[in-house]
Amino acid sequence: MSKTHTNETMAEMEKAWLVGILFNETRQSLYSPAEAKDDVVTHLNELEALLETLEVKSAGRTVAAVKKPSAALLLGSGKTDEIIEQAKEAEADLIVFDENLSPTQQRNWERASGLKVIDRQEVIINIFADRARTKAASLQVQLASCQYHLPRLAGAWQHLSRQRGGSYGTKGEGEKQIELDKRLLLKKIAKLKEELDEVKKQRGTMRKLRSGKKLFTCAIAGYTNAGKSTLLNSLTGSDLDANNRLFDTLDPATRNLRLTGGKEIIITDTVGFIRKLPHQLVEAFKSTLEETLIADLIILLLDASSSEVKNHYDASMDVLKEIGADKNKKLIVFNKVDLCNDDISLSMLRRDFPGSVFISAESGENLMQLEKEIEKAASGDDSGVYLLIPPSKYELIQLIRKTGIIVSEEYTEEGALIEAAVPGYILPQLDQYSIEKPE
Ligand SMILES: Nc1nc2c(ncn2[C@@H]2O[C@H](COP(=O)(O)OP(=O)(O)OP(=O)(O)O)[C@@H](O)[C@H]2O)c(=O)[nH]1
Ligand SMILES: [Mg+2]
Repeated sequence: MSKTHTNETMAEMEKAWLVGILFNETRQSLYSPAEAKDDVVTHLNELEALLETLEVKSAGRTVAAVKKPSAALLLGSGKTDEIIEQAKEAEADLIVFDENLSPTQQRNWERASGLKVIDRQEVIINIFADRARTKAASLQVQLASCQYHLPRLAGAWQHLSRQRGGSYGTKGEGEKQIELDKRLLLKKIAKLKEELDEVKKQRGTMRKLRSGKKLFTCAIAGYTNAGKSTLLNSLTGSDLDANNRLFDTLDPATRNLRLTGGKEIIITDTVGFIRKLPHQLVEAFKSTLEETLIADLIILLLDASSSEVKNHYDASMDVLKEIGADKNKKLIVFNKVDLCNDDISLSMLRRDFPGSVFISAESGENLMQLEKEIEKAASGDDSGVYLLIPPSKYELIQLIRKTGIIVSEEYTEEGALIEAAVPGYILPQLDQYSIEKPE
């Protein structure tokens, strides 16, 4: 896919014919047929938005019902011909499936249509490639892309195999070429993995340094475009890029945040999720996604103004499960309430997600409540202490303020009388100043 960025070339933007599949099992699921079709249409709208990100415009779409997926084409041959005809009539340059295509299906479609045929996974990998800015992101995307293309190599040289197919026991030119390409790609994959290991090591050291400080860590996770970067900016006064584009953030960004009660935490913004995030990307981005896995608290941020909010929740939970972060402590936060003028859907969300927080990262609405909830989570395992700290040790009060919460403080001639909740790891430093609970 070409990625043109100038106005003159906008006229030459590639055009895609979109194909959504209505599987028979979807029809028999909990939904009525109409609801199942609505889902396919919504997903196609999302695919259209993803393609726009790559400056590919939609030439039209087909929603095809499939009773039994065919191994060769996914669809039946009649439907296949019909779609190819529609795509050609609309002068589409490529056909894009919202479902995953097997390498064989993709190859057969390309052969039948003479057009480029790709699936949703390849679209997402292309967007990630377009967005990668840092070495780590670029290596991870390249790795995902190579792994996606490895099983698809066979198609590229089949014409040679057919022309020059060797006799029994010998190999045709095409097959030789495929093996050569395969070896090259495998070599590249091995090299990318090596380079990534290096980057990971450096990241690991940074993470260790951070965890050495033992501050509470919080990761903002959620569907792409939910407002994760905007939230980190509003909470910490940073100026990370936050644009109305899908997958704007690929690299994790970490900031320190002092909560209103004084406690200091570490907060991370990271790559967004999407329905059917390609497995190769999840694998390749494991080290980036690990920022979420190691978090003491995951803020699962959702766009309350989207009609798809519940599906976004499900898709986000699926990705969290895939990276093993489904058991982490979570706080569900609904963003963009400033855009919601429908009180009914907000009350339904309140009912379905008790304990969740409703904010606007953009206008700042309810951010104080969010901070309080984070503070609560961060203090969940803290122990209550009563202390008499002599003036010569007043630097300990700073430590308590930074890591825990001071409930009351009173300064006397002997020192400071402090009642506080503090995390276990600073208790040894405070032990000798501990006193009985005052009457
Ligand atoms: N009206 C409104 N817009 C918001 C709010 N929060 C974020 N936005 C907008 O939503 C868009 C996406 O915000 P980002 O912060 O980039 O979203 P993200 O979750 O980081 O997105 P990715 O990095 O692409 O996954 C931007 O145009 C923001 O200005 C909000 O509370 N209200
Ligand atoms: Mg972002």
